[in-house]
Amino acid sequence: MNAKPTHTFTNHDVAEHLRLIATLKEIKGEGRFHWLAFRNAADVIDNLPEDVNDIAAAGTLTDLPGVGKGVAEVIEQFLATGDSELAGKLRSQVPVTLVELTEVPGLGAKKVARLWRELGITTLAELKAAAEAHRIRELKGFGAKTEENILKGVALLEQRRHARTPLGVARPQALGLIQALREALPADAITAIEPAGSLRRWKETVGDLDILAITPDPAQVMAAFQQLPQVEEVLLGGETKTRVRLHGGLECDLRVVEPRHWGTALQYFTGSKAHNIELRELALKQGWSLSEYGLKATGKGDAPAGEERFFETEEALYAFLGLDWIPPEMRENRGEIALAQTHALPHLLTRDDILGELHGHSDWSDGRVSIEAMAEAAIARGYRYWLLSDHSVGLGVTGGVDGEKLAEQRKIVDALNAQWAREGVDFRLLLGVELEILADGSLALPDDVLARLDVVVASIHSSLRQDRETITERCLKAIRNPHVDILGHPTSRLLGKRPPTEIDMERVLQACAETGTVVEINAHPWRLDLNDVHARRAVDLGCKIAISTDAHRLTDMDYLIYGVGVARRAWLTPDDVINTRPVDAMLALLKKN
Ligand code: DGT
Ligand code: CA
Ligand code: CA
Ligand code: ZN
Repeated sequence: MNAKPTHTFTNHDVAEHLRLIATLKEIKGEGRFHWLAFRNAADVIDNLPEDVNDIAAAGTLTDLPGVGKGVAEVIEQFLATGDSELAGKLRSQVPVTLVELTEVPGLGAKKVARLWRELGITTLAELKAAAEAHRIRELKGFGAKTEENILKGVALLEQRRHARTPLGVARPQALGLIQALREALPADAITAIEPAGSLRRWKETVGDLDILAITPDPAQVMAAFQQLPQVEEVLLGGETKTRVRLHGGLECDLRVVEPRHWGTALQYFTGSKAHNIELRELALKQGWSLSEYGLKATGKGDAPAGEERFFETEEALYAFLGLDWIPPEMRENRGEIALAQTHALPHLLTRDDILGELHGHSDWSDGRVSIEAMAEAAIARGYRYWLLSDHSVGLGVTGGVDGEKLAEQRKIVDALNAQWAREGVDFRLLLGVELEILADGSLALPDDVLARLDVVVASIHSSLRQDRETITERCLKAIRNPHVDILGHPTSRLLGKRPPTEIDMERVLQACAETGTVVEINAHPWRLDLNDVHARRAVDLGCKIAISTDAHRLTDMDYLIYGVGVARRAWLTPDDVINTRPVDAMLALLKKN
């Protein structure tokens, strides 16, 4: 599959950078006109159907509404380097820590600017201390009530700072850091650099970033790392380990290791802790003590006590202990070590196994671009099929398609397919719907309309607070409908924003297995729904899985890797997933066929 290269910075990253500039300008006291332009441009970029990287490459940024020469220049610099001259200049004039203070409820840029100029407050800690010491109420226009609200707001922000970060936020940051570090240094300064930790295991949220590097000059690398624009504060600066906090609150460890220790270090810092402990036990049984550097003979095995073994690769370390190399996603001590011992590890699904997607939207509902543009993007990614599944009526907030609109979509889909067939393009656009499961479990479209569609994805978007029995029964009713092929994002959770519904997944998955209803792994990084544990359970119960990004815009298709990450953490093989098959074989697996 010729996957399009994924750009390091997304439209949203660009928008956030423009917002940072706007806020710094506002705090600095520049006129409304100066900062509003950046904030407006940020909204435009955030809502753009096209990838801003493509627009910048074509040199047409200034054609966008609200994007003038100044803003365009900032965007270009940001896409190339992860920062801009303007932001750098503003950071030298305004302490960047003030930006976070503007996120305290009730504190806008104007108030933050006064707290800074009149009381010298630049950090959350200083703000808290000043509020506790009742120094804030002395300022004109601030009162005791303001102090109280500030303390509440600070507590909220601190809580957010200690929360785990969704992988979809953390991964671009880690890759951005690595790219920025490479660019800040001469080409031969870094021999190897890899993210480790939970990020490398594709865990859905990460506590902190762990990056490992090999370099001939550790001091140079550590110095460059501390100076990266992404870094808010250096928490610990050592010769081989530096710990920093990034803007936004995520913390990152960078460790420098020797080449001969690389395999063991990468293994150790990839974890998980539970996997490492199990591996350590296994090594001990063979007479070796395992550390982050290598193996040392305990004297209880064949090798004389104190003898050391080092490994330049993880494969060599695992092999020395009698194991096949274990994919990081499996390293959770869920039985993977025993399988590696007997050479029985599953051949995990990879991104290239996915031949098409079975859940996506167009501007007929809440998608951003036309049916044709979405399909062309799917073709450009090397997909052989893509399911158009706009929201059905019944969702309220969006237009939503009904029987009539679906008939119109069918004509468009047929015409496009005929055109690609003439052009010899090996691609099939499928017509379906994302069908609303209504609050009482009835479906938003009648059976005769559903029967005319290629694939029906049914999902729940409303009445999410129903009790366990009600929402489970509601879902079971939909699953039992012979026209419902796929159950979309079964728990409706949004990571860090909305908890899963109370739905009884065991019963739901059993019903899916019994009826032949395929279960979705929604790959959107906010959803990842099914999660890894449920996906494993689904397959154990005999369900088939579909992995789709639920794309609402072209770049959403980049999110497929997160769904594949969930699948790999669930030990899924290509056979478990229906959209690894050519279109006819895939359709033949649906229950209606
Ligand atoms: P996170 O950051 O909470 O998402 O999870 P991890 O897995 O990235 O954990 P982290 O950052 O605390 O440590 C990175 C890896 O270092 C961890 O996966 C395994 C290894 N490690 C850390 N502490 C220990 C430990 O006490 N014993 C062992 N055996 N390994 C450890
Ligand atoms: Ca970590
Ligand atoms: Ca760590
Ligand atoms: Zn949906």
